[in-house]
Amino acid sequence: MWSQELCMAATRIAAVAHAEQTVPGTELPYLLHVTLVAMEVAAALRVESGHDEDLAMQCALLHDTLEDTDVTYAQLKATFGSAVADGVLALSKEPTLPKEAQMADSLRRIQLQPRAIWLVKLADRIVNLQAPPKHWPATKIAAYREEACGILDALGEASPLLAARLTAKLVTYGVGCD
Ligand SMILES: [Mn+2]
Repeated sequence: MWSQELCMAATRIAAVAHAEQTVPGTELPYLLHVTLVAMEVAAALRVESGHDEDLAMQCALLHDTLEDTDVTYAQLKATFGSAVADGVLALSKEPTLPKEAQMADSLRRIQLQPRAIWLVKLADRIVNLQAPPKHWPATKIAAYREEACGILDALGEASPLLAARLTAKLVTYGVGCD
């Protein structure tokens, strides 16, 4: 069982860091997204053993802080330690790379991390696979689905539960992966 103290500390930092942000396309606080990702990870930890549970939960709660807020790697390292800071860094896109190379680069870096970090990426995409916005062209929908298939392919073995949940989401989103 993960430490409630550590999770509360991570939730607080995330709440402050994302305070001004909303879930895209809604008026809801961005912390909702972060919470849903943590709930997906918690569901996997309930039924699958062998993961560093504190690492998984803290990184779930903090996973968008480096990419989307003023929180720095140094702050994460000082507050939560190297493993958490390194996990969140792997989950963050490298902005200096061309956009089309960023996902593959992040997946490669996640694969070098403990499986706890793989869970967070799977959970993030499960939560983000809502019905596509009405204005999205078919090509954009296809590209997003393709990217999700790549995540499933690269990281799915870390969690049978999350792999199954992501697969089910993809089926409702469009067609399955090849
Ligand atoms: Mn996210």
